Amino acid sequence: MSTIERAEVFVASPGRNFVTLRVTTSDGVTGLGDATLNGRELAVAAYLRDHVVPLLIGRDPARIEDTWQYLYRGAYWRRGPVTMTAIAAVDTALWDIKGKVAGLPLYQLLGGRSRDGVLVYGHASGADVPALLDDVARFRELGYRAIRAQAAVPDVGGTYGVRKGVVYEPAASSLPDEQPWSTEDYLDFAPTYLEAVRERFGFDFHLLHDVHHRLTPIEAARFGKRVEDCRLFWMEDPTPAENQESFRLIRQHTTTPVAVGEALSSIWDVQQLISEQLIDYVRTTVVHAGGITHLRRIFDLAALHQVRTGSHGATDLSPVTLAAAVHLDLAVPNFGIQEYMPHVPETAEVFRSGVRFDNGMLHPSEEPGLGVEYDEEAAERFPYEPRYLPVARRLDGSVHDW
Ligand code: GCO
Ligand code: MG
Repeated sequence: MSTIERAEVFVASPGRNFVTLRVTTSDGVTGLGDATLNGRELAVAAYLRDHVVPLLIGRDPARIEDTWQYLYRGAYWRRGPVTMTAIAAVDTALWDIKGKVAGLPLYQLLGGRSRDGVLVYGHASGADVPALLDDVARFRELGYRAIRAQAAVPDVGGTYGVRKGVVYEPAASSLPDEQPWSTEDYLDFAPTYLEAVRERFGFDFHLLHDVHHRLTPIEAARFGKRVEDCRLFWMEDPTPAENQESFRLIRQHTTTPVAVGEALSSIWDVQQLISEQLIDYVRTTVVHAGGITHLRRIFDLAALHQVRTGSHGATDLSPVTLAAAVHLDLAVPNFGIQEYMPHVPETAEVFRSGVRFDNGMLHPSEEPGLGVEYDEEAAERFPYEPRYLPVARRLDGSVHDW
């Protein structure tokens, strides 16, 4: 029987920080897992190195479900982003190995194709409305069929999701950047630029918007109602989701579809949202929600309640997660959309991925497993740098949800 012989944890910063797990079997087969938790990277690296790797050595790499249960139930302490990200890395690496042993791309092991390709949305943004409109035009020219729009609130600044240079990277400073926030100004301004996008470009593409947890339920209800004529594909994270019940209030007031889940890590965190149909899209992803094994369980629950998938795919999720997501998206019946932000060239030097963008869709590699290689030597050129996500403060100086 083949056994797990080695499990190595790599922390590198090719453009931004990534934590990567590589599992090697006694037959010399390797599998990769992403373990990146933006701004808390080293906690997951230590969880893996100190508490998980010693448990993996000698285990049968083929027993993916059993390993998942062993790591989840065996820890006694359940859920939480650090634990679930660490388990996700192991789970993804074992699926990669299974695909390589079978000689099949991962999506084949998950039931095969349900569609021709994976619809993605890109991120358009602007420091003001004309800049946003130019950026939307650029994404349309690139072939995107779905576009997220974010613009900076005039005179307040610091709005989530607005690119400063060529790349959008919120975790850019060695201590959290503090950004101002005004709910009143946002509620007045954001609907106007979504309307400007529709006025200029019409309705032949999907338009998305990320509220990024900034509103209370009743404010979110007002926002959703106000933008109904823009026919958004979704408004994302309208309010923080610790209290799943609070989404009912939003629902009662607006038909604007709702997407939630990028910051959530288990089926229990989305159970009420899904089973009571309080959301339309679930944004949990491979790396933060326990890997392919657990995410598939969430997606199956979602399918029962006509909730579709819309996985998180910002650049703080490594190309290993993106590849795993594309395989899963291709296979599940209730796929909705996949977020996609191309990684910077430095990241692509370290992770060689076969994922391909064509005409608004992503396609997986046909190589066995995930179809991603990790170049350890290249990674050594990019040592870890402490980087934090920003913190938002209301204009009176108090902390707000970022
Ligand atoms: C998105 C997200 C990201 C997160 C980031 C946090 O919709 O893509 O909201 O931009 O803020 O991934 O690490
Ligand atoms: Mg988001």
